[in-house]
Amino acid sequence: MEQIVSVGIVDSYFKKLKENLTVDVAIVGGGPSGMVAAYYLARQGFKVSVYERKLAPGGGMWGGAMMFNEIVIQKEALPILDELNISYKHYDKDYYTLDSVHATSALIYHATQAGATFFNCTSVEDVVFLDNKVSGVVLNWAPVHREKMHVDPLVIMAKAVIDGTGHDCDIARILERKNNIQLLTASGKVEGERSLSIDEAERTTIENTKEIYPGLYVSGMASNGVSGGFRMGPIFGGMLLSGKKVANLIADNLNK
Ligand code: 48H
Ligand code: FE2
Repeated sequence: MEQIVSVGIVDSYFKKLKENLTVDVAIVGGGPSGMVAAYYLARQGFKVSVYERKLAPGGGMWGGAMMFNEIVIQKEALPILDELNISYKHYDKDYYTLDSVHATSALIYHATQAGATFFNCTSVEDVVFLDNKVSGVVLNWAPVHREKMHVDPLVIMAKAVIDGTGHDCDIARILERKNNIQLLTASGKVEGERSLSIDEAERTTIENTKEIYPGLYVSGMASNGVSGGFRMGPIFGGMLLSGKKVANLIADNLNK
């Protein structure tokens, strides 16, 4: 009897892990853009896994601005909120506020409900690079990464990988640093994020959401980091729209 709980957890976790050793789309980072992408891709029937370093997915959305747990959305992103049944309040012109805990938990709920599988406490430390294409991710436990333990990783194969790692654009930087390649940016390298300019940043977040190397797509703040876009502070419409855009791009490419 004492072992019934442990057996249930071990069996179901390893089944989940084994079923996800090969996926259609591996999403690195469970921030808002990654979770919206996970929702739209899983809903279309793609096999999607999300790798998140932290205990809780949600990225920079939980804490609002300076830990005031409210965020702002502009009207262009309202259709996504309506589809996900997320509540918002109008306050001025085309701008709305959301309770960030309500909004973040709703994204987690809808992404998982649509069929995306989350692996929290995991850290992507490299990509699989086959025939000049990003073909998967190299995965370790987040504490292994944090403690810099000398422990080798597991491999997850994927037809497409999304770098949704936020400001760090971790995966694009790793790909560029370790392989002598040119990304689809002005200099061929990671340009680095610029300072705050809200309208410009919200516009370019969507433009910069793209496939930056065969097999590797960027979403959310990572898009701006890679292509040299501005930051925008705690307005999240661009993040949600970027997640939807990257999902559509990948769905189109995988359905070809
Ligand atoms: C596994 C990883 C790894 C890794 C990182 O930062 P995020 O919330 O991502 P976005 O781009 O969807 O949203 C950005 C938004 O939160 C934000 O910061 C905005 C709008 N800022 C504007 C401004 O001016 O500051 O989430 C990224 C997630 C985090 O949860 C990380 O823990 C996780 O990715 N992560 N997970 N393996 N290598 N790197
Ligand atoms: Fe941020």
